[in-house]
Amino acid sequence: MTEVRRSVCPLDCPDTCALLVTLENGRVTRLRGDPDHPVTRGFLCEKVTRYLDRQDSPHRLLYPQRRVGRKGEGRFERISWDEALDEIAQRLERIVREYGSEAVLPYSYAGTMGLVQGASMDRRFFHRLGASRLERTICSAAGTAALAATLGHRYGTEPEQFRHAKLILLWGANVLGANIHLWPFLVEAVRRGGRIYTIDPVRNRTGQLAHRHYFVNPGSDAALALGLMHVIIGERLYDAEYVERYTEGFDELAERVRRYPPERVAELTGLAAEDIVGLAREYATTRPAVIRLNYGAQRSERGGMAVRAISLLPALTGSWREVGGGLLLSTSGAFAFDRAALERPDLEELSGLGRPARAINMVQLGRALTELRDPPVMALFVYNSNPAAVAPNQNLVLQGLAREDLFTVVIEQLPTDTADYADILLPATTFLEHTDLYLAYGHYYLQLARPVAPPPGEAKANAEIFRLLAARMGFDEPCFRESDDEIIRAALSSGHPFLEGITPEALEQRGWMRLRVAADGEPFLPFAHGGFGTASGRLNFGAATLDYEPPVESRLGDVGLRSRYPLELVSLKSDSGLNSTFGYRDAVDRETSLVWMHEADAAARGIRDGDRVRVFNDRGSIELAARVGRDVARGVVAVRSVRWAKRSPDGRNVNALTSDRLADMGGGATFYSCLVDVQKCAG
Ligand SMILES: Nc1nc2c(c(=O)[nH]1)N[C@H]1C(S)=C(S)[C@@H](COP(=O)(O)OP(=O)(O)OC[C@H]3O[C@@H](n4cnc5c(=O)[nH]c(N)nc54)[C@H](O)[C@@H]3O)O[C@H]1N2
Ligand SMILES: Nc1nc2c(c(=O)[nH]1)N[C@H]1C(S)=C(S)[C@@H](COP(=O)(O)OP(=O)(O)OC[C@H]3O[C@@H](n4cnc5c(=O)[nH]c(N)nc54)[C@H](O)[C@@H]3O)O[C@H]1N2
Ligand SMILES: [Mo]
Repeated sequence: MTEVRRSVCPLDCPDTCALLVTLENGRVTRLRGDPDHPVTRGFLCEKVTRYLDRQDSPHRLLYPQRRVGRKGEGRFERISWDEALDEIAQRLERIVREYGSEAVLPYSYAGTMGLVQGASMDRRFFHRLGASRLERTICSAAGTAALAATLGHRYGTEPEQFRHAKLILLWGANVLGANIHLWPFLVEAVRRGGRIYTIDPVRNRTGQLAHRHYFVNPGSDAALALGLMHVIIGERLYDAEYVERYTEGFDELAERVRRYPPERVAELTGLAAEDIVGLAREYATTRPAVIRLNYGAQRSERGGMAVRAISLLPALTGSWREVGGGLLLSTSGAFAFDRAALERPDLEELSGLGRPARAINMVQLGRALTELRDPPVMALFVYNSNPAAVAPNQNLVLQGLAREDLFTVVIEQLPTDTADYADILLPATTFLEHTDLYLAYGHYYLQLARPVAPPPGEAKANAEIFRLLAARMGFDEPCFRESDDEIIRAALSSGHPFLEGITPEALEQRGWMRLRVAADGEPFLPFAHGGFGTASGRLNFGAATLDYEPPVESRLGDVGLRSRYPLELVSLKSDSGLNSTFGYRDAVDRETSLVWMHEADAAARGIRDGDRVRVFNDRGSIELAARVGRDVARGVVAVRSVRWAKRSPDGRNVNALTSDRLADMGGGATFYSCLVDVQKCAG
């Protein structure tokens, strides 16, 4: 008996693939990409093709467990769901009584991109409790705030339109590694005479295949964009009509960018002055030209400014008018759900707190667990995330997680680094076992997926776990009894025109539907005629605050720091992993145990290709194998992120080095502003 059912890849990736699942005698035996989906187009990334090793892993968590070993040791005993839920409810009640509700902290991110299992019942539960609010900043917060300031909307060019572009700038975007379903559109563009340029401190696989690669110093992109604008405006290569009709503040911008002549920008960015001029001319005069900005450029202390400055370029050149022009950072803002109905922030009023709960930035988890008072964090609730591996300043995070007086609940599918620190560990279902509604951040298709397999053991879906906990805590508001389908219906009822005609029934039948961003078959040109989401409806150049200063942790940053730690570490995404989701695989261990160095930096330290080296700074130290060559800018070292720390010989991963300093906008993370040094290991 063979059957094929539809599903959706739930992982935190721009592509959100439509899947076809093969079942043989009720068992899932194969995952494929749906050939009918306009972006997935019949193929999957290598990681997810092999997802069944995760689904059927002998390490899947199957039962609720209670810790019996030391924190971090990962030794547990099986308990029943009733025992687990009772213990959690009792502990939470006691902590709330003694310390107040804000002593409870949820910690979740995008282990699944599904709304039901990622941002519904859980949010309601913590709001009703009056828990500290988590600022979910670890990935895209700086870029999100930047787009809000300039475009006023978080959406841009459709991936399908990239095939029409004649010049494609991949700016801090590793398409082959982290967004592979865009690649076929780029290949099509090249076949029609288009060119691909990459702008990145690292020449990754994408950069190796580009027509040109520009090495840029980490965190200096704002200066580069200001330099490009200097040339475009100075040489009158801008679209005066577009600027006049749809933007504001041009004269101030023209004045401001005079501070960024090519020679100065060359010093700040590491590009040659003539390359800056050449790139500006080519970008402004090639039609259509499109920018794929992914999140790499904004994981820095100046990440907000970088995205602000880059996102002004297509308005300057009028590129938004053209099919295949514009810019894409994210499409997620077009998924205009009724978030308030999903998350019910109003429930906080019932918590007895009498004011909005305090906010805690997830990037600074280590500080929150070790330094916060009034009240201290006494209960931590982790799901859809693995902070022991993914959060910066790992040694401080682990010190916090090891606190004996901290009550930690972890809901997980696998025994992650974080799971090892749980007091109560609860087994979660995978996307093949629960219902969910999926947005995307790299295309405009909304998707619904139903379970295709039964949960193994006693695993439960997040939403169900929070329903049960709400009942245990005596939260009797009707929203805590809503079914998954009721949650989905609520999400879709915002009345926003982009969701027009998209009903649960239609989604159920078709699996995926394009948002109503344009008429059927018509390209979406979001800002061809203005339409910016700013107060005036015009793009705001914001020149008064547009400027560049090097990150503190950079080659031009703090003098004391850079004299001790002269190398800039970029811990970009691994090709074989998805953050830490596949951290049980050997391929991820292999890829993440290398440090790429420039040959000049290696030679200066007596390091040869393959040598064991120590990478270190004041926050920590890890041992890796050197990979010496010319695929990183001079002064830059690169390590792929992230592995399960517990699988490395020293029990740490690259986040032992990264900083929990915040970005210039949105409270974002600064993983890629990190100074280190490298030393050859003795022996
Ligand atoms: N294979 C794989 N795919 C993934 C993920 C994964 O872990 N593995 N993670 C998913 C997630 S959570 C996200 S957010 C997306 C992220 O997708 P991307 O943003 O494309 O991935 P990153 O590796 O963070 O960064 C992209 C590139 O930016 C470069 N970069 C670093 N600093 C700078 C800088 O200052 N300026 C410029 N111009 N470039 C810089 C890096 O070297 C890298 O090559 O990918 C998703 N897809
Ligand atoms: N050095 C460095 N660190 C980084 C980055 C970097 O580029 N460099 N990138 C940062 C970025 S962009 C991001 S987005 C974060 C990502 O950080 P996280 O969001 O923590 O991502 P993952 O490591 O993939 O962990 C997701 C976990 O959720 C679990 N999970 C999946 N589905 C479910 C479910 O339905 N229920 C429950 N309960 N659990 C589920 C998975 O098993 C997995 O362990 O990492 C950040 N950390
Ligand atoms: Mo991310």
